[in-house]
Amino acid sequence: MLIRHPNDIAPSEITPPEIYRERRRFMQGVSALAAGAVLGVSPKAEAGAKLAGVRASAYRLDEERTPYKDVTTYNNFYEFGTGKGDPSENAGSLKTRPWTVEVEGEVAHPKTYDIDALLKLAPLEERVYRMRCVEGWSMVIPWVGFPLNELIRRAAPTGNARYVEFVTLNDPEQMPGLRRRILSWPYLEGLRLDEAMHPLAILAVGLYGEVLPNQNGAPIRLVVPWKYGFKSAKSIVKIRFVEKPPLTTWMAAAPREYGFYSNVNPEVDHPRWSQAKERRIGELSKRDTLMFNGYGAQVAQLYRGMDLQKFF
Ligand SMILES: Nc1nc2c(c(=O)[nH]1)N[C@H]1C(S)=C(S)[C@@H](COP(=O)(O)O)O[C@H]1N2
Ligand SMILES: [Mo]
Repeated sequence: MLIRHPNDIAPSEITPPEIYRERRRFMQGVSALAAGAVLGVSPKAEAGAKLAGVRASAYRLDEERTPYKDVTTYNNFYEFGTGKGDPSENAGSLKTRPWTVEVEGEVAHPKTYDIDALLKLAPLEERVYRMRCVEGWSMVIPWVGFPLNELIRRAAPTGNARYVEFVTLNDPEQMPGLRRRILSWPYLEGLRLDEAMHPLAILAVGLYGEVLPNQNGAPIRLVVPWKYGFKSAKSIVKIRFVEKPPLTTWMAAAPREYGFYSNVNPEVDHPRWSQAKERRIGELSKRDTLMFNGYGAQVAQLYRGMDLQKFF
């Protein structure tokens, strides 16, 4: 069949943003009520439930936070459709309990974590980070999570572990977008081990002090603030330690456009558009994009001596 599915057209392309966001908001309210009634989601795991014992952290920003509504209704999560409003509309079908995350590969202590054990692995902190999508928009999001290196230390990588691969859930029953072969599934991302160990890289389980909404990658997702948004894999089920750089989903889709590193870099353009500027969601005029998304003082040493035009 060659009928164009309505989801192929992003709502943002056809409706002024304010109007379609308002509509999504209404739709989301309706489907959230329905899902809660039918599935009887445990209140603890439910999106929007307050997370207990979240510490403040030194990672604060002197920039306005993107409103909760925008953070949770303007998303990229292709497993639920390619339109910005699709994830908030469709991710109600994702079941975040029970949920396990397998830690495997080149480690001394492979382990399958239950999500509720993972939530207690390390103290939860609020980290306010700038997020910059490769498409040219950005947000400031108060994540709740813990450093990825807490998990890595417990796994004890062997000498062969040089990269870490992150695998997203691959269940077409829960994720309708998987039935369309727009990307190679499951969604796969990767970091070099030293990038993954960097204290800025976190596993997020919440935002704005609350349990992560499904559309933002519940129950657990990666957040790597100095890289383009797509590196921050959502709804992770597997973390694998490997010797060779993993072939990530976006590299497989368009190797000329998406490299392994994908560091935010205003000087390296996407082949189809400039990366020099960005639109902060909620603002009218554009901002200059900052090298490493403004985290250069912390992360530039990871790339010392590398040609960032070549390792883009
Ligand atoms: N599994 C999965 N993770 C994903 C994506 C996706 O399509 N699938 N999109 C990525 C992209 S392109 C971006 S910009 C961020 C968006 O995260 P947010 O919706 O929480 O802001 O998630 C990233 N993680
Ligand atoms: Mo993105």
